[in-house]
Amino acid sequence: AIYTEHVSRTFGEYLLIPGLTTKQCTPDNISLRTPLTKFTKNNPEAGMYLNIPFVSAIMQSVSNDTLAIELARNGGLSFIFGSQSVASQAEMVHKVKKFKAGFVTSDSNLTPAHTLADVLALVKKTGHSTVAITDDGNPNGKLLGIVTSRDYRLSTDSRDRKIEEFMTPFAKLTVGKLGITLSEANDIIWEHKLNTLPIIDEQGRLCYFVFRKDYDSHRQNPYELSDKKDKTLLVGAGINTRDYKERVPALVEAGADVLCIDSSDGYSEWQAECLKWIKERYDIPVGAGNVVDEEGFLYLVEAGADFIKVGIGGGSICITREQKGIGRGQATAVIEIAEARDRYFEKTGTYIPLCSDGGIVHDYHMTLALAMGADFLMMGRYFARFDESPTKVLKVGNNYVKEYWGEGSNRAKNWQRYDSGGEEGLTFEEGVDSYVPYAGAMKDNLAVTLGKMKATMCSCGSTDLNHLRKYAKITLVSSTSIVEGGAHDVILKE
Ligand code: MZP
Repeated sequence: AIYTEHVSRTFGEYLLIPGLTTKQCTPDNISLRTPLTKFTKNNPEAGMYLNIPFVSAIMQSVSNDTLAIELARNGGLSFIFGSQSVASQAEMVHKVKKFKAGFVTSDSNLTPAHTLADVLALVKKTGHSTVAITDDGNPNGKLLGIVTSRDYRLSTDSRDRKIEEFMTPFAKLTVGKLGITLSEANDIIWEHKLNTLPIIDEQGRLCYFVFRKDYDSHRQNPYELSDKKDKTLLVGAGINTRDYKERVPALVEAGADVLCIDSSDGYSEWQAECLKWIKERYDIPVGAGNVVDEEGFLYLVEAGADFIKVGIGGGSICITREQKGIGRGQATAVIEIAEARDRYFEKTGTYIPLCSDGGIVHDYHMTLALAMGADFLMMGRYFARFDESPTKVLKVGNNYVKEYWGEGSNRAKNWQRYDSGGEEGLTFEEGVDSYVPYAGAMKDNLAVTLGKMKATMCSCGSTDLNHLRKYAKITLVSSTSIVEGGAHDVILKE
């Protein structure tokens, strides 16, 4: 056998040491923009980029079209789960692509006297998030008001209220007075020229109100991710090494922007073959993995992967290490592969983004993973807790929870992800079926998480992730100093 030098370590064993916080290091100055797919030294813009370094896991209990829409609107990206029929996965991709985050008008001539339930029905029918009411139900009519579905989604008691009443607090705007049409307002919002809108008396700018309701300041340019040409949100999709010849054409046809081969152990000739097949036929970026060392990384990069996913056995629902005895501490895997990635960049001029997949428990683990060299993080448990994930909120005992099950559990029946070739199929489970605490809306939780991340970056003296990856100072911690890090030697009040 060959023994590796390093002890296998994970995020909880490290801390960041502050760097100089310069006057530029304020949270609103921090950019979390990060590469998703490969690019070259000479042409950095050849890659795709995310506005926040998060993607959601390729899992049944996490990444459907609803979650994908919300995450893309927040600047991240989802990979729609692949353990479903080709047709239903392609349909989910299609739903994200056809989502128009701008305004729509009602073809049923909604007026302010209709109820919110009428708006809801329209939103359901069209898949749009926002309904604009024009004076004549025509997209080019004068705007009378705007109702955003997310504002009332959870408050069912408001459904019978008249649109007019609901609009009052933020859309008291007789927008018609602005003298602009709906399509003009749409364009302004898509293009982010918010300050080009005229200000009316005490009501402020139209878009100011809309964005205030829909977006908080922590969100960075939510629409930047959208393809400006067709104004659609970006979405990814998971694939496997068995049925890719049918799945990939359908996903490309549905409009997927990026694919990812989903496997618990990606260092295989199956993945190389799959990458080759796709690359010969399509111009779409494809991520591959998962791997946990330099050898696996280089193999998939040479096979043509556009990003590499790192991590075996660290997922919260994963029992692969216990069942098969394979895997590696997530921090050690990320650190080793990030060094290999940097050497590869130095040597070839091609930068391969790394995705650290699984094992994030606390928010600070995210910043650590990025400081250790990950370009973005894939998370399952984190997203499974939110309103937008595919599962229902349940009450178990005194707690509100959502279900979260592994792709290697019997429930998911995703044998392709754990396939070793041959005809045998799955003979044992590699994942569990579980609950996670219900946490509410994604946007509210992201506000807190990203707030913490930015505060940590300020302490480290970094205003962007590239700087953090290069200059962050990281220390190992002893188990006794971990105790010191929590509240200790005090009697906590309830
Ligand atoms: P976490 O964010 O819940 O810790 O981990 C999510 C990751 O666990 C997924 O992105 C995937 O790589 C991995 N996963 C999904 N299902 C299983 C399983 O059943 C698993 N073993 O390990």
